[in-house]
Amino acid sequence: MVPLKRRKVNCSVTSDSSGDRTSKFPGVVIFLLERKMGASRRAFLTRLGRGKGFNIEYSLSRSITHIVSENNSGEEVRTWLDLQTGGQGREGGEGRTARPGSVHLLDIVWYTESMHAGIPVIILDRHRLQEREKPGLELAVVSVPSYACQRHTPLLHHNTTLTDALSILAENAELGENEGRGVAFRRAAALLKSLPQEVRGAEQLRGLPCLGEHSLRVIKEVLEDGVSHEVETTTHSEQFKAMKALTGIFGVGAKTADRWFREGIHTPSDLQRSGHTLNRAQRAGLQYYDELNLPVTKPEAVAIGQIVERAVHAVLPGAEITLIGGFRRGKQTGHDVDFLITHPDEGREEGLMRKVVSWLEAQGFLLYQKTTGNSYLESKEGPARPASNMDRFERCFSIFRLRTDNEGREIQTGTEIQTGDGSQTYSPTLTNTDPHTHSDTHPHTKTDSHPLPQTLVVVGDHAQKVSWVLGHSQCSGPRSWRAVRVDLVVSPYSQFAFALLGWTGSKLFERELRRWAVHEKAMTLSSHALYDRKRVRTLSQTHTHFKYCSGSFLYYQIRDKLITQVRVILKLNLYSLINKGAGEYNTHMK
Ligand code: 8GT
Ligand code: MN
Repeated sequence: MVPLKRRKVNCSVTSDSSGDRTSKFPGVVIFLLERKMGASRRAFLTRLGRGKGFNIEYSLSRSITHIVSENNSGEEVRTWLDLQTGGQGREGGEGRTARPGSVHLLDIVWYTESMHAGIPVIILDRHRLQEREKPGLELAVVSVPSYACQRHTPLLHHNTTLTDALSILAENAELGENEGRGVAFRRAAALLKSLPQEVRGAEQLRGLPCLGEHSLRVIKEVLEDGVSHEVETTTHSEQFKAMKALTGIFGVGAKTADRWFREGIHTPSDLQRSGHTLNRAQRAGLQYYDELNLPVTKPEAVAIGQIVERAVHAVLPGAEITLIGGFRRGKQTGHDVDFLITHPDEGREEGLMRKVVSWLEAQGFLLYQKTTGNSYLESKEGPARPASNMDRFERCFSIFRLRTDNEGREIQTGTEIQTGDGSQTYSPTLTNTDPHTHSDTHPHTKTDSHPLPQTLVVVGDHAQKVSWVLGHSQCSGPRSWRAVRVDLVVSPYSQFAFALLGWTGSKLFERELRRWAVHEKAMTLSSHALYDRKRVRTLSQTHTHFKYCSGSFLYYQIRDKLITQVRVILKLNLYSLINKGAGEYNTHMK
């Protein structure tokens, strides 16, 4: 038990406080811990309890007598409490000592039994939180941290059949704009990716976090029958197929696709025939539909990186370009290529995007572009909303024209080659965090940081697909290039570390990281800054070496003050691997 009552608790009581709520059980004031329980379950349990006359507070206060949590150990709850109360609970070494009148730390079992009984049941030993997390029941695979950002999630893992099934349901939920449901399926899939072995029976999953009822049901079905009825129905549904096809058009979101679907438009060809007025992005999306739906390979990404580098250096020498997004995580293919651009002299990056875009346009590299300015004003806006992954950087959404050879098989510019075993040769001056593994097996090796365009031959399946698509392209004449989606982002140097972290992805990882920062560290993380919510100040990356929370959270290092990039290293298993390279740094695929 924690001597909460005697301790001064800083947390304010919100208007949701039950100060004037009549309680059938005076002396019992309950606080439900949201950590690991989730906001919606907490809200549900609160309504349930209040409906039965229990006094349930939404904020911590000195009046709390019972803290109820789910899937937390006593240790975890104490640590959490310390964080909320500035560690006052541990003063004088009394933090762990049970004292009369102190708060009860209880498992959800006590709460559900009390709900059943309609009164607060007598607290038994089994209701109290264990010192350590209960070791999983006999078959629990491992003890797994509950936030996805705390786990290593390899690109290649043991449970693809299960994660494929869950990903389809996640995608369906997202297309139906049911974000919460989508996240739940993605969390469950991410958990399965992190397991060290193949799951063969549902009992192996007992005690593991992130697996909601619905996901478990699907997993069980796949384990027992080989397929999930719901997944099968979804993949065969006209609506799912149409929504996927329509949102696959660059510039088309779920809302628009849904409207068109209800008008009977199911495919890009239907759309073309419909005579609908499309905006510029959608017109380009439709025109290059097949190509943009072909995966972009790593060699293509590197070739584009070299073009971007030439453009940026032509207009601002000394600027740094970093490959971000999925390729930075080690993926070999992606749906687009993302780059982050900065300059070590803060301020030099202002207005850079427009100049870069003009250069690229003048050289004929752009088929489409839309640039938005930087609208981030820290002093005015304060912390960005943690759940959002949108940021305010100067940004360009574009479609690049990437040259291929006259048979449509090949990728241009630079010295990148794809060898049969997947290893690569490249060495742009790009601030690329992947290892530059050089190979002697091909004559096109790098010799110059600004290589003259050369033709690069990429063979294999991908080349065949590109060739086929270009051969069937609606554009007239023989094609010697393919269209590729490219996102460019410019960040001021002082925000570079946060931008790099925010844009490395995956989306789920970023989401979980922000949630973890809020709930576990009382901080708000955005792609612009990290805010300490308790002390209301911005933590800046300009500290040469900054440690926070006894070294347990985040520190920044500026390796070389003059030119090299700032590295963000989170002392999480995964992020300690950042910058070590693609082979080691693996995280969530989409
Ligand atoms: P991909 O292979 O399908 O391209 O996979 P990806 O590279 O992981 O996805 P993406 O859609 O290209 O997005 C790259 C990363 O940028 C993702 O992690 C996503 O969270 C992040 N991201 C956006 N939009 C924004 C934004 O406005 N601000 C920030 N900070 N990140 C964003 O997609
Ligand atoms: Mn990407």
